[in-house]
Amino acid sequence: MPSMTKVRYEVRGRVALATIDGPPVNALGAEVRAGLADAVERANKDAGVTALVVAAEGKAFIAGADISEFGKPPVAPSLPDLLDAIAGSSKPVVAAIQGVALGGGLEVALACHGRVALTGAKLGLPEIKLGLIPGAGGTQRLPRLIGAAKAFPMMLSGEPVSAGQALEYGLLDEVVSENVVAVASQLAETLAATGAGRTAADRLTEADREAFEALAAEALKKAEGAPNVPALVEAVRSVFSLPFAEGLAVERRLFLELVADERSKALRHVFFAEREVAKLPGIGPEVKPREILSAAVIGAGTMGGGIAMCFANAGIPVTLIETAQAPLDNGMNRIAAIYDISVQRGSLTPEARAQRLKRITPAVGLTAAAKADIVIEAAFEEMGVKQSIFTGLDKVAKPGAILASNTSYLDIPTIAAATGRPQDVLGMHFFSPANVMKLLEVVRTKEVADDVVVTAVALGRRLGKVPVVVGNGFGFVGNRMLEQRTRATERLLVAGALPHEIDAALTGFGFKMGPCAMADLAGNDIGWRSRKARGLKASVADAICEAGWFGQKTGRGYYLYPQGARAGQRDPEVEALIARISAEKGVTRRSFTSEEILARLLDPMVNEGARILEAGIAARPGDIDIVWINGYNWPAWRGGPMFWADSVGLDVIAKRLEALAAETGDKALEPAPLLQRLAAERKGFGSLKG
Ligand code: T1G
Repeated sequence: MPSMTKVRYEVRGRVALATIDGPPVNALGAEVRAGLADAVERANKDAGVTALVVAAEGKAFIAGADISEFGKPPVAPSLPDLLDAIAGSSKPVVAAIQGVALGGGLEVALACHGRVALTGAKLGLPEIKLGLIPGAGGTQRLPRLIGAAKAFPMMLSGEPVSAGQALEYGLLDEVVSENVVAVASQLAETLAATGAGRTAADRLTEADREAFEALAAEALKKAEGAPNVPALVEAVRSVFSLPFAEGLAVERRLFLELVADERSKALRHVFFAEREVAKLPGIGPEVKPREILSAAVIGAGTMGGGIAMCFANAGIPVTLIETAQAPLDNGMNRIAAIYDISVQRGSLTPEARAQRLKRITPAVGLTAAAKADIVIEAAFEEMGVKQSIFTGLDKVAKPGAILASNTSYLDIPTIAAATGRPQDVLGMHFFSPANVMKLLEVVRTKEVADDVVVTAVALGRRLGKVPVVVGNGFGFVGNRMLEQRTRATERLLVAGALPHEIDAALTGFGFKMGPCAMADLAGNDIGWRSRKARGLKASVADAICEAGWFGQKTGRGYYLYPQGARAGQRDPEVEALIARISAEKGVTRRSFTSEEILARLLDPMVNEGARILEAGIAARPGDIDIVWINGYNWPAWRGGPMFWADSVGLDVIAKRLEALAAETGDKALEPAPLLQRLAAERKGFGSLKG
């Protein structure tokens, strides 16, 4: 039997009190479940006790089931058994909620006979975000308490509601600003005296069922193949057709099927990987961030403007600096135009727009950066330009100011060497559009001070980003792997695949766009310029650029975009050009299945990820997954490239890479030593501990 140290039991007058103390978030692990079950049993056996209150210490009432326990052998008491004990208690049980009551935590509260919460509390069933559905009565009790038409959207979105909203819905009996335990005890005594609250008020009217069915139909249309949406519909629908106990059984069956589903395993991996990424190897909690009260951005182009918007949106005053008035005016006009679109869409009020614009001070010349606590350079991707900017910043920036470059692949130590303060210089690589994309690669050099890294990560969070600390190296993590996919695309086009087939393979996998459509959107000339600067060739991509087909901005690239259409159409001229290039290379074109295309695109990326881990450029495989999910729209329900590779099997991937290397004669495609070793040991990247 698990120990019960995480639940304190005491009796105050006629009311017993069970207080959960299971930091950090009172997750319903075995010890918490055992402690609560014991409290219910003791309260029911104690003749001097008329009721029981369940309360908690810390920032959460209960954050839900312990996600790390899923997929492991069950430990009694199970959560459903605990909830049966609470609901079946001969004496009323009242929940005293502070912080968050999420998932199984809200299901504990739902099994109680009354619920009181502190203002500021949040209540929700976020299981849908983990590829699941509530698995301990939530789909059966919540609709009975507040109606299915209100309960279903809560479970479908997974978003919590405020204490006030919950009170309005009838999910809470009271909301108080203090003394939640005392008020819960009074309610418990009242329920003991009156016997009320024994069963949830039944809100399941015909009108409610119809409203629910309409919402369910909508949800099913947008499910996009996610199995937990139809499962949620089936579970909630059963409240109208089955007795409670049978409905519980339906919910449990569906829940257990989803726990075993690959999508849920991937989403649970992402949940923990997103938290792991915040742990910076070799930097302890004693290293505190520097204070950032103001910023400066060098360069008012697309990236610089987007970065300045990030600061303005986060309430941090920012100076946007250019070399001359004209590009500065262009940059400011572009920012205002982007805010105008948000106002037109209703996602930004005109007042907020004005406030944000006011936080951006345009200026010409580096001296305007003199007072900034952090300066982010977002100038032209050319080392000489960056070195001269950093030499200039070194002269004007105040001591202790952090100097960051937004470069997407250039060498940070070389940039830092242009200053006399390399300990204050690092990379902060935003992704376009910078005011939208979540990923921020924080590039840590050997010389940068730990508190500078900690400051960049904390600032990234304040800007609403997902910061991932990466090592210095060409293309860092994301772009270094993206280059492998770009090369693979070129190989496939020459070997016989067509742009729409390559893109369809990736969109069928779950990406929003494939590589050819992406290139057309971003502008094919960007890659073309980068290849020329590095003396690299890509026959098809270069030929398309030599024809001036830069993509959407020129009306054609890999595809045709008639009258500025957003969705590209196949272009016979491009397909003829590709065929001609194959012929010139003496290649006999052949067709490829989507599965072959997917393997040829993703295996080399995974191989590069293995090399990145070998070089210590990423601390953990999960960090690479977080980079690709937040920076390149890798579908979260696929877990990220390294998680995906484990689900395929590294031995399978290693064999495919060996065959590809032999077919192309490109030794760089041979499996990396780390991948080979893990494959030989029949392990996955998940076996590596960061
Ligand atoms: N299980 C296990 N660990 C958890 C956890 C959970 N439910 N929630 C948080 N943690 C860990 C987290 O990994 C981190 O660990 C630490 O707690 C702090 O988390 C049967 C099936 C509660 C809003 O989905 O939304 O109930 O990194 O950094 O920013 O129907 O955590 O310190 O080692 O996120 O203050 C449903 C998930 C579960 C809620 C707090 N519940 N958690 O945010 O801290 S499934 C959830 C959160 C379920 C039932 C179903 C947030 C938070 P470490 P943190 P935070």
